[in-house]
Amino acid sequence: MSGTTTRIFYILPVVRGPLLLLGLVSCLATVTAWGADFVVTNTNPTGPGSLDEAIANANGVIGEDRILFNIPGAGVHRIDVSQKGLPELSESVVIDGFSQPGAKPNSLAVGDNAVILIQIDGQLNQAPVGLRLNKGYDTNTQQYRPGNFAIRGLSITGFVQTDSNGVATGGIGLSSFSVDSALIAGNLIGLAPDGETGRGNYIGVVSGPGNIVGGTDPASRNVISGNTLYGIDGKGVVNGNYIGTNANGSKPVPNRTGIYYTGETPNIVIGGTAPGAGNVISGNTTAIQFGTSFRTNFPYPHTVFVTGNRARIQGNFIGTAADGVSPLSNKFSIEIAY
Ligand SMILES: [Ca+2]
Repeated sequence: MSGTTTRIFYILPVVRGPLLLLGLVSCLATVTAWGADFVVTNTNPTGPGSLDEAIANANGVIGEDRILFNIPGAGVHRIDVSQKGLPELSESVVIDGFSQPGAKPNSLAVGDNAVILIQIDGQLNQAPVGLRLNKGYDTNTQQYRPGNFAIRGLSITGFVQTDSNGVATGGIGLSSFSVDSALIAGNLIGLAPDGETGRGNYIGVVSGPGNIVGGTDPASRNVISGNTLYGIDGKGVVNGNYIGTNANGSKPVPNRTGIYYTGETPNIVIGGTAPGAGNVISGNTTAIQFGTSFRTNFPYPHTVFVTGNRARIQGNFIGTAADGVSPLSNKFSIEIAY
């Protein structure tokens, strides 16, 4: 949006989602098509009506599109993408699992009555990763495409790939380099749609600065549990989630580490003072871990990779159930490498 390009400011005509609330006034380098809706109508891994095709179509149309669900039949619809991983999300898009008829977000301040009917599953197969948020480069404009993403109302399970390609590994992958913003809200990550059964990813969410995992309203709460390495790896704001518990926040469904951070500019906010901002981080092996100490690793016996500098951890329940009273312990609460 610089140089000789004409800037056009316009008011979006319709408010359709949280991303758009943030973007009521947009500055665009060119006249951009208003987003389209792509509806997933079956659980096939590929082909017409599949999630795979909806993502490809949304990527192919300039504009902030929505991917919605209207799969016939009652109950949970599991989309098995173990044989062919999903395409990357290469520009701004909303994926809304709550659009499936019968699904609804949580409305309880304590506990969880969300109905999640769309499960995206990697079948505990090493090959695929889940949703990869990675804005693409447009060779026509010689700029990156807008990368504002929202992922809501999904159960994301069984993505156990352990070798990162730098963008994503596990359930939802995003980073400071691949997105402008991301809102991850109202999902079960590593937890089956029943809200009880762990079906972990290797890492639940790979996050980055400026991203929001959860929110202060009950509808935005993610339950991030059962993941074999980390529930959340990265920076950004983490509010209002249950991490390491079942959906009700009453029983353990452990992540190895609930929230892990490593790097040089921590800038992470876990919880806060606003009503609903606190997370429940309980039932894990380690609740929160900042950094990895390599003091015992040859040839850097005293190297410290990171500390928890500039991180804020505030107003959370760590080691209790969601009621804030009943014990639901982690093995370790907060580890800071030094
Ligand atoms: Ca698009």
